[in-house]
Amino acid sequence: METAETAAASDATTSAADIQQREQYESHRLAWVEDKEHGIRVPVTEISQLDSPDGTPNPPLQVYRTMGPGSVPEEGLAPWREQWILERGDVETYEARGRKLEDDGRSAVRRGAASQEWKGRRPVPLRAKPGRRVTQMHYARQGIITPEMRYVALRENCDVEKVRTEVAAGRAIIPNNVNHPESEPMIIGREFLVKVNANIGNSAVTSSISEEVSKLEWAAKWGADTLMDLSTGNDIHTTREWIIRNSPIPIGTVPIYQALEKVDGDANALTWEIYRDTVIEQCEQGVDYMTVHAGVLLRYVPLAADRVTGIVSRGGSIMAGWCLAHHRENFLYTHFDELCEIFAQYDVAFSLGDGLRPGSIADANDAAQFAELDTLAELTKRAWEYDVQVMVEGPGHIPLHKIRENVERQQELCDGAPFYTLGPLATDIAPGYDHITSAIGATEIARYGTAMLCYVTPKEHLGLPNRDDVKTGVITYKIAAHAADIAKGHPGATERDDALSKARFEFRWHDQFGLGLDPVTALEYHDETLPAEPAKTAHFCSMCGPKFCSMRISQDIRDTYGSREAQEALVGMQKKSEEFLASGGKVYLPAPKVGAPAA
Ligand code: IRN
Ligand code: FE2
Repeated sequence: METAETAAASDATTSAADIQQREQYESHRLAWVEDKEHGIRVPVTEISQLDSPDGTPNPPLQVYRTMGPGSVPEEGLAPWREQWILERGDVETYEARGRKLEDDGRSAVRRGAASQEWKGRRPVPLRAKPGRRVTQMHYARQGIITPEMRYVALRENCDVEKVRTEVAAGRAIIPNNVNHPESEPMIIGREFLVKVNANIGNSAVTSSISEEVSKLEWAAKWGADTLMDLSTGNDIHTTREWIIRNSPIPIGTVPIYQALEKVDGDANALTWEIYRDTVIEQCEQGVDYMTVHAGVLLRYVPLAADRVTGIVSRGGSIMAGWCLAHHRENFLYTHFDELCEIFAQYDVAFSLGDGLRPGSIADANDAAQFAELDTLAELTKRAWEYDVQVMVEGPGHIPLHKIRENVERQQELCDGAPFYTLGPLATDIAPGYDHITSAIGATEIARYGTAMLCYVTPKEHLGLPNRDDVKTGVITYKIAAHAADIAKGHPGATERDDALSKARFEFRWHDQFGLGLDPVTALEYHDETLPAEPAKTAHFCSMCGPKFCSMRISQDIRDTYGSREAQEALVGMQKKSEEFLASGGKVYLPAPKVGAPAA
């Protein structure tokens, strides 16, 4: 993949009503699962179902929900997690250090204040008291079970001790900046459900709060687990403020993009100081994880020279250009310890960037890519010394037979730190369909242990995705992630499949739509040929028509012969009788010759 394309706000063919509608379908509603003992509740989507034709009720299904309960864009979400953060007693506001907020050019003045429209909270930044670390990894390593861990356990329907041990070992992360108290904790790790990230970016001119926030809500509505804001331009800070204040899901960024804006796009003019100040500004705003291309070392740059597609990562090429121009080592690498110290104060997680990922299958698994991975492994362990949470980014473009090696190598070198990959595309021949070429690779890589998949939209390599492309990208990746969960044998992974299959077999069309990942499209496709309401209970669809429907015929068989067991017994007896008659109907058969081939 080249730099993942970002979403444009306009030119959506989706209607305004579709966007405002929070639930995906009429059978969906917001419900809660509760841990009463600890006073924690997690939103889920409850999908109601019709009764079976014989009158048997079908219980509602509760499914994982990423969109939260919703917000008024100009007011933001309630900072409901703040209490947990404050109760631990490890953070202080800037005033506590004797600094006036107005003096801090990097933070408070610009926090949300840039917009007349903003009516919501103007938060005061928090960070760790001197000498403290506030990361989930730090607490996990102390043996402390945080409410965030309990929340995650409830969400994943697993034991909280498993959450704690995985986070302590660095095999999972809970991206949760102390300045993003609006977020609903979630976990990224190979032992948990495979997650999906969506990338968005602003249009050239920031339009309005509600338009920017609707991009986030749209992605979350269809199931994005995290969102990366890859905005560029002048209003980058304000746009991000609106998004974070309204986001129930973790927000990631690539700070080098904003640092580059600050030096008017001249990569050579970048300095560690400009970068560091940008990072702190974003830490104070509440960014939960940041892509840092610290593995693009000066000596690795020549390794990419003979590639078919060179360096395709935006951040990677900025850093490679800087290294060559100054003939110095990447400042993200040389200042990595300082970055760790900053991240530990806010609980920002690293997403160690794969600046040298292959951009074509011809370049897959080459020396440049794997040299960088060695360095990312070294940096993973360095971050862990500061109790900073880490995930490691991966490719890109990789043919199927070379995918497994990628994840196994990363897991081995990085001691199980979560892998987060962009696709990978399994072939390069289908521009316009790269959500599919990449979902094929993504399924394969997730199946072997990748914890989060960065989506690719149909517009990848071609242009900015619109809202429909964002939706297509998210749904395509939910399919990949879910297929991997099933293949991994994740507990309960097939529950929704089984409910949908049953609904399909019983011709409960509304339930078939409602249980699907995209009920709207399913309904639309069905209604193209059979729009009338009675068709929603009809025992056929337009694929085969009313005379021949395999599902109906199977049902008729069942009605005639009873259960599957009874049918099988019947078929078995029939077969035996045929064999018997075919062999001449003799009761005694000659013994088979020794060595005769099996049938
Ligand atoms: C994910 C895995 N490898 C790359 N990504 C994502 O690609 C990364 O998190 C970011 O959202 C996007 C662009 O990264 P580059 O092109 O700056 O490396
Ligand atoms: Fe690409």
